[in-house]
Amino acid sequence: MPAGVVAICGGIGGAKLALGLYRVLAPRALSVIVNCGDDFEHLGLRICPDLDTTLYTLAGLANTERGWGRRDETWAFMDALGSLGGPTWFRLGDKDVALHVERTRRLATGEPLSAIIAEFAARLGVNAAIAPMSDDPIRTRVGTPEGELDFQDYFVRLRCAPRITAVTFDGAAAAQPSPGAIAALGGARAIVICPSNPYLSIDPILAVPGMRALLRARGAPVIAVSPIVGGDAVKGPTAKIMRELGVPSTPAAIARHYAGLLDGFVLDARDQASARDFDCPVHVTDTLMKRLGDRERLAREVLTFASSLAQARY
Ligand code: FO1
Repeated sequence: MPAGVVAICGGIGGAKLALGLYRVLAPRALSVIVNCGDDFEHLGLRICPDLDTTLYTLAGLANTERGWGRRDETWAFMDALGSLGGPTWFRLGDKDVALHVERTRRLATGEPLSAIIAEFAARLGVNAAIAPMSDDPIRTRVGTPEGELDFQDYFVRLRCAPRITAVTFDGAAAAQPSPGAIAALGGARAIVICPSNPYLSIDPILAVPGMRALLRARGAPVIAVSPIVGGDAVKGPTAKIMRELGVPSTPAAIARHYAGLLDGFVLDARDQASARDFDCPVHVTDTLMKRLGDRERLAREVLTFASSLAQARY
């Protein structure tokens, strides 16, 4: 298994494959570059949902049914907040709040997000490098016919109901890749774009100036795993967003969305009839990750596919 594997991922779907890669690779062989466009200030706290989902998932602390937050959670804080008339639409468990409070405290001292996340990962026993895409503020905004929405308003408060007309990333133009992202991609032997929502979770990462060039710099094979199976998203609003943006909700459309980046694409067996619609090599397999074993199997297949592409190059 190659060292220097880099996973590019957003929230729930991406973290599943990141866990599979983490479990099949040697310690420290995996780096994960995570979307921070979902981050927001809430109750005076810096909330970083995709970073925290990745952290908890690799630490074995994630609530796997919900897909976010911790599994061993209590809700006394939320209950007390509600009784005081505070906003409870975005649910924060008691242990989760401790992480947001400590992150916010350290950010206020001027410590970069990368360093805070790296220490949290070490303290939670995670033997992988978890890096925000940038230490600079980037906020995903969702355009709708009624106007622009902050990401969590769209995703959680409004449950993805509004029709999306555009997705933008405030602050991206002035942002830089994080030190962890630069280090990870500088040593990459294989790069895996996990099956996260391309428009909401991967595009913010690719919008960071210089990130696309870093992905290509080392010549490591870049492989995307389809988040669309059988014309629908495995989880979340990907297919709905594609239809609203006028893009066919097909794996081939996802590959076209990543045009210029991909050396290979992992397609679910249910969509193998479309395998000839791709400009790059395609690996067809069962990409649904219901159980941990599925994640490890898919991770192994992706890494083998990457090795075959790397060999085919030279
Ligand atoms: N998603 C929800 O649908 N409802 C919530 O109340 C909620 C709370 C929450 C708290 C911490 C956290 O890290 C994530 C949380 N999420 C919640 C998920 C979050 O909105 C998504 O994980 C990402 O923003 C999209 O991937």
